[in-house]
Amino acid sequence: MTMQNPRPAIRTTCPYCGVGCGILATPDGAGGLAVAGDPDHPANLGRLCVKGSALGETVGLKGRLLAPQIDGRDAGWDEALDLVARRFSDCIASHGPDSVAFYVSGQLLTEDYYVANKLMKGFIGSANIDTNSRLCMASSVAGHRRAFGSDTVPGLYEDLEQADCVVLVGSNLAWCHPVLYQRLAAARESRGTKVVVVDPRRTATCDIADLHLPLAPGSDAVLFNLLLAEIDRHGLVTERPDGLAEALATARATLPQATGLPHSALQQFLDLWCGSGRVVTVYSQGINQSDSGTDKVNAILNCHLATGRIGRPGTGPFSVTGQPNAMGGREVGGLSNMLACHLEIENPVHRDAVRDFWQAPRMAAKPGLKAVDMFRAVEDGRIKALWIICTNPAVSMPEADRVARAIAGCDFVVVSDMMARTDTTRLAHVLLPATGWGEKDGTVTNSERRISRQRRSLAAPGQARDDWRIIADVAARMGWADAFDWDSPGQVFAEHAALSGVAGALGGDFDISDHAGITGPQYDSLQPFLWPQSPRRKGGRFFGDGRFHTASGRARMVSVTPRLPQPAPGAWPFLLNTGRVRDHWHTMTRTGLSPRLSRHLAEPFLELHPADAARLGLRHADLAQVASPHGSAILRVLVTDRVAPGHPFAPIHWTNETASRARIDALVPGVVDPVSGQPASKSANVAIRPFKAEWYGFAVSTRPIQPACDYWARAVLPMGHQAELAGTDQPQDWTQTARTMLGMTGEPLAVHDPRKGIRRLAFIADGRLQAALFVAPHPVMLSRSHLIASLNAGCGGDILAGRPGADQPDAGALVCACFSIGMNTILHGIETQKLMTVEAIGRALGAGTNCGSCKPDLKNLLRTAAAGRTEAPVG
Ligand SMILES: Nc1nc2c(c(=O)[nH]1)N[C@H]1C(S)=C(S)[C@@H](COP(=O)(O)OP(=O)(O)OC[C@H]3O[C@@H](n4cnc5c(=O)[nH]c(N)nc54)[C@H](O)[C@@H]3O)O[C@H]1N2
Ligand SMILES: Nc1nc2c(c(=O)[nH]1)N[C@H]1C(S)=C(S)[C@@H](COP(=O)(O)OP(=O)(O)OC[C@H]3O[C@@H](n4cnc5c(=O)[nH]c(N)nc54)[C@H](O)[C@@H]3O)O[C@H]1N2
Ligand code: SF4
Ligand SMILES: [Mo]
Repeated sequence: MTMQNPRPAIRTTCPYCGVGCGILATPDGAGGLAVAGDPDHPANLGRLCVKGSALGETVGLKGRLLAPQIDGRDAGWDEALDLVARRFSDCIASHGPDSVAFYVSGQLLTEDYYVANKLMKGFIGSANIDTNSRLCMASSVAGHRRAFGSDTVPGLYEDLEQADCVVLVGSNLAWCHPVLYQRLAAARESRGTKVVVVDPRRTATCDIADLHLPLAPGSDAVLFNLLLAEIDRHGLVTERPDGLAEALATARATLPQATGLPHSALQQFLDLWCGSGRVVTVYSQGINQSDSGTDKVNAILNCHLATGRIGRPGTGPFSVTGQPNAMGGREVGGLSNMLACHLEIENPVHRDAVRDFWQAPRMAAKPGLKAVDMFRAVEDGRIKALWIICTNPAVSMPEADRVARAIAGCDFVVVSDMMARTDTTRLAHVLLPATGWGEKDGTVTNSERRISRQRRSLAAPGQARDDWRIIADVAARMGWADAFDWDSPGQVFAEHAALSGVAGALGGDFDISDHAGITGPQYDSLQPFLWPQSPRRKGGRFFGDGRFHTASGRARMVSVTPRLPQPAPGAWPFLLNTGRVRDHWHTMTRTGLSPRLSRHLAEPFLELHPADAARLGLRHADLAQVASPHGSAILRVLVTDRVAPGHPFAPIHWTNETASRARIDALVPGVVDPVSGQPASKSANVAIRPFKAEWYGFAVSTRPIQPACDYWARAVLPMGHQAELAGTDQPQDWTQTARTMLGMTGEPLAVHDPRKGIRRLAFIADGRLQAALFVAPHPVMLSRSHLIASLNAGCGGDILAGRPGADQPDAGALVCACFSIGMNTILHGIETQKLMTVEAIGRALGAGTNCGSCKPDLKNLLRTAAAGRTEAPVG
């Protein structure tokens, strides 16, 4: 297709994290998009992080699901939708409404989510709809409801900029909410905000920390109980919430030892919190994903409630949401224990209000199954028809192998996804192709309650359809055409807004009924706005007036008795922590398409303390086998004192599509918080031992690599593909093995050093490198960046030297993804140009001057250079 004139920029919102940055997307007319930060969006004011900046690299057709499929064959929409409707209807008729379930996602747009929830809770008549937000925000929701009587995030992003002290608890903001982190870093720079990071791990976020508290895993409630007692001692209790006396009594009885923190650091924290008038406590998965997550949330909320540091500028607890529409999902009632518009399913008045509004034939009367229990019910056959939309539970659920087996054994499984091949789509009977970001219209709500439009800028590929429409079409075929007869997502939004007015009249917090009569053109031009927006109330903070949504109108403090992770059983002596890396998004179905995003950390890894590594006989870059009672994984070892002894860390992103055995949730037990049902994803008891391979390899190819060996991890490159490899058996014929794995024919150039056990093969055509495989008896030490840069470029026989020539310095591991600047280039610059600051590196080399996501890594490199060491800078 020829390039046409660029079209005007379209204002939309980033599909990744809950910061909810505004984006200007400019279609190039040939299916591509140029992406820039929207200077007018209040969340980011023009900034974007590296994932947002790379969106243009992920919108191609590669890997897309383009037609409905039934049992692996392409089918038409009518056939597929008829089948889904018939199987769900039959199941409900024979076994009742609770024999079916939907498992949905905080990455759906509000309109998609509203339709799914309406179908299940009002028409099918079951509350068996749960969402991946159960794995993410459920403890925050439960904590908010206990303390405030509603699931309300009280504050705004600007509070982080107006605070004197910001405490980040269990949040790696630098990597997971990068633009909010940049806003905080800028505020700290200009007004000296004190920043405290509470995390067992020394993360990139610690880069701006005045104080890092590497507390013992799971001991957060101890810390915040100690804080509450200190608040009381200082006479800072200014409010009288319900439950104050009990909470204080428990707090006073809490002993500090369990935090494992030195007294001085602990006291410094208590002094900072008590001594700063304006404090914001930001928290995320280090709090939520715990078997006492809800209690941890309330231990934090208690401190803010007792001091009245809530709902006023620069103050408040702040649960930052992970997914782009985690908040929207909560608003529509996507969790199995909620109703639409923050109404309560157990409350008959609320149920009747929703029933009347929907004219619902069969309202769910009780909460449905929460995610972990839902997949248990799939496993034991109580649920016979399951529809999974916009999430990849075969990877992301705890006990992931068991969950995958349960899905595989279910009578009827429908999966709606953008992508053809995921670990979950592989298990479906019916696959429904969904439009994705850039192709669909709707709204999302970010962490500060701001509702923004996502706007379509690209045509739907193949036969893909919008999720809301797919669900509504099934509902119509199940006999409810009238209730699901919208023509556009704008009409769905209007209905949702009208229902929120009903909720608002009942005293609910979520009310956007100003938009109940929104017209198509108004929806098209809708500007980002904060909820609530109703005749009763507009935007702003909640609870500054001291009024809460409880029966008494007062806030509730919860007396929290800290529960710590059980001591590790002998056979599983390590407590594995899990989480995210800077440049990948969850199961990588989209970020994995971007070469730029795949180079920061190209392989699944295990951060292991040097003392543990020494004891286990593991060195940097060795492979380790990590096992729990539930499953196992093989991971590359990264020896670092960023983690504590006994508490290794592994990222969650690799799947069976991208690695041989690295699905971390295969190791994680299905243990949940008793109040919220959220899994304790940050603590798996595991055993670790060296994975002894006979050979290790690194391969590049212009063609997709199909590894056939015990260990592999693959990633895309600008000019093809790469794979890390290892095996326990030497292949009989290396040339044939290389041809098969690398998709090559013909004779490779080869060297073999039997004494050192080294083998190198290169496939060269027309003087250009097509593929190469380097094999050694130990983890392959070679300049990967040189081989990567040589792929599909002119090369000679010296390519087998594995090292760049004198005129081609090895750039090293990628640090600045925006400008493709490697570690060695930066270290060289620091050395030769005497660069002393991150800004100086930016001026001299450009690194860190676009999205800024790598600035913590640059600081680390400056420290590394100063210390004369060469520790890996990231990870
Ligand atoms: N790059 C990137 N960004 C993302 C995502 C992504 O996939 N990639 N996903 C998005 C989503 S959905 C979410 S939910 C957010 C998550 O955002 P975060 O919660 O910030 O990220 P995580 O890495 O899951 O975990 C945060 C930290 O919790 C720490 N932690 C573990 N156990 C404890 C503990 O007991 N106490 C304390 N205080 N800390 C502990 C871990 O060491 C980790 O550094 O990120 C969002 N942003
Ligand atoms: N051990 C451990 N496990 C965890 C976590 C952890 O920290 N540790 N974090 C948990 C958290 S917080 C989260 S949020 C989950 C995330 O886990 P998942 O939700 O399973 O991960 P994603 O890769 O985001 O899955 C989204 C899927 O939807 C598809 N998709 C994208 N856009 C659309 C769309 O518009 N429509 C449709 N139909 N499909 C679309 C994508 O291709 C992809 O397959 O993982 C959880 N699991
Ligand atoms: S911080 Fe990055 S990932 Fe999050 S919304 Fe903004 S651009 Fe997207
Ligand atoms: Mo999440």
